[in-house]
Amino acid sequence: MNKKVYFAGSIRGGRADAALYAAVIAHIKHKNTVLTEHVGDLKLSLLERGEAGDRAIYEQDTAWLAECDLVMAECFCPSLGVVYELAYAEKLNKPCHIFYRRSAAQLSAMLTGDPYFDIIPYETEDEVFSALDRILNEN
Ligand code: 6IA
Repeated sequence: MNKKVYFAGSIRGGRADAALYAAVIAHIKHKNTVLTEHVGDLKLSLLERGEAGDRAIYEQDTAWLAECDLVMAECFCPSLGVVYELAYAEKLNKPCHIFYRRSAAQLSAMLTGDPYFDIIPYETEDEVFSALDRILNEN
């Protein structure tokens, strides 16, 4: 089934992992829909071009959180926005899968301590892709 995925990744929190976000988004898009493609490439964001302000970004992103089938978040770069989105998605009962690089990141206890979240440590990009495939092939 084609799923609508809300991919969350750091923007103002730092773009060190932008290439990984773009690769993950491209992988998901083979068989599913990504609502937040701009997270991998800010040039795709109309909002980022200054055509709308932060209020419009918030309105659009919360509407997409309501529309999505599931949330995937990459949490290596600490991002206030990503953590806000995860808490918002939990309140909407959306499945939330959190990826983080085992050797490089320490997740907040507010994420690892919340049994609602599916926490997926990884080391290589291939591990991310196989976990993604497993999640997206579940019903
Ligand atoms: O606090 P952060 O900026 O790192 O939050 C990143 C998260 O918030 C992402 O998962 C996005 O879904 C959302 N977000 C933050 N900024 C934007 C944005 N434009 N457009 C869409 N979603 C966003 C910001 C552009 C700005 C750098 C000029």
